[in-house]
Amino acid sequence: RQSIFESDQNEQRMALIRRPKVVILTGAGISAESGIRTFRAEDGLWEEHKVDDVATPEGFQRDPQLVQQFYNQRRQQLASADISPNAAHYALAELESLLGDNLLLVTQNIDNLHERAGSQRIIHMHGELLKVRCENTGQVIPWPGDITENDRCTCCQFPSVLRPHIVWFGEMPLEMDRIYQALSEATLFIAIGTSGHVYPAAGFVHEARLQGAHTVELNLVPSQVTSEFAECHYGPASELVPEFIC
Ligand code: BJW
Repeated sequence: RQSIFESDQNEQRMALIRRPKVVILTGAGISAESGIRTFRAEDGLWEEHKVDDVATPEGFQRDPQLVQQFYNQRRQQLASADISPNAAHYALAELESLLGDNLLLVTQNIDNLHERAGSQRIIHMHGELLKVRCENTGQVIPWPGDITENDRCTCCQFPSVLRPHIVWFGEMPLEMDRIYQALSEATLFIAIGTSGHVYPAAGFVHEARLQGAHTVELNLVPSQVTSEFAECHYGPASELVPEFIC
C-alpha cells in the first residue's frame, strides 16, 4: 500500500498542520483490534442482542435486569487482562500532546481505551460503561460493581434506579453544544472506525465540510457516509492511524 505521505495531498496536509483545529470522531472500529466487538459486523453485538431490548429507554423500563446484565458483561470484558489500547489509541494520545487545545477527540465508544492510552481532551458522546446515573437527579457516579434491578442511588431523597450512563436510541447524545462548536471551527475532521449508521455522529462530516474543514475517513471499509469525505483510506486502524498522524 502506498504511504499516505507520498500522496499528492501533501501540500494540503502541510497547510492544515500549520493552522490546525482538529476534531476526531472515533467509533467501535478503533477498539476492534483491542478485542472489543463492534455492533454491526457479522459477529457484532447486534447479531446477538435486540437493539430495542438493550439499547432503548423503553427496553430498560420493560426489563431492567436484562439491560443491567448486558452492560455488566461488557464491563467485565473491559476489565479483563486481554483488553488494552492499541496503536491507534496511542497515536491519538500522542497527537493530543502535540496539539493541546487545538484537538478535540469525540468518541462514540463507551470503553475507556482512549483514556488508558493517555487522551484527556475527550467527549464520550454516547456515555461511559464504567459510570452509572441517578434517574432522578442525573448525578453521574463511578460504577459501584455489579448492579441488580433493586440497587438504588443514595444521592437524593427519592432513591432511584442507577441506570447505565449510556445514551440509548431516542436519547440526546452528550455535550452536543461543545461538539458542534468545535466542528464549526475545525480545519480538519477525521472519522475513524465508525460505520456512519447512527446519527447525529454520522452527520458530523457534513457539518465539518460545510464549515470548510478538510475531511478524512479512516476505516476498514467504506462507511455509509463515505461519499461525504474528501479523503479516504481503508485498512486496520492500528496501522492507518499511526501512519496518518505520525
Ligand atoms: C474498523 C476495524 C478496524 C472494524 N479498523 N475500522 C432515521 C434517520 C436518521 C436518524 C434516525 C432515524 N431514526 C432514528 C434516528 C436517530 C437514531 C439513529 O441514528 N438511528 C439510526 C440507526 C437510523 N439516533 C439516536 O437515537 C441518537 N439520538 C438522537 O438522535 O437524539 C436526537 C438528536 C437529534 C439531533 C441532534 C442531536 C440529537 C442516539 C444514538 C445512541 C446510540 N447508542 C449506541 C449504543 C449505546 C452504547 C453501547 O451500548 O455500547 O451507540 S448504538 C451503537 O452504534 C453505539 C455506537 O456508539 C453507535 C455507532 O456504532 P459504530 O461505532 O459506528 O460501530 P459499528 O459497529 O456500526 O461500525 C464499526 C465500524 O468500524 C465499521 O465501519 C467497520 O468497518 C469499522 N471497523 N474493524 C478500522 N480494525
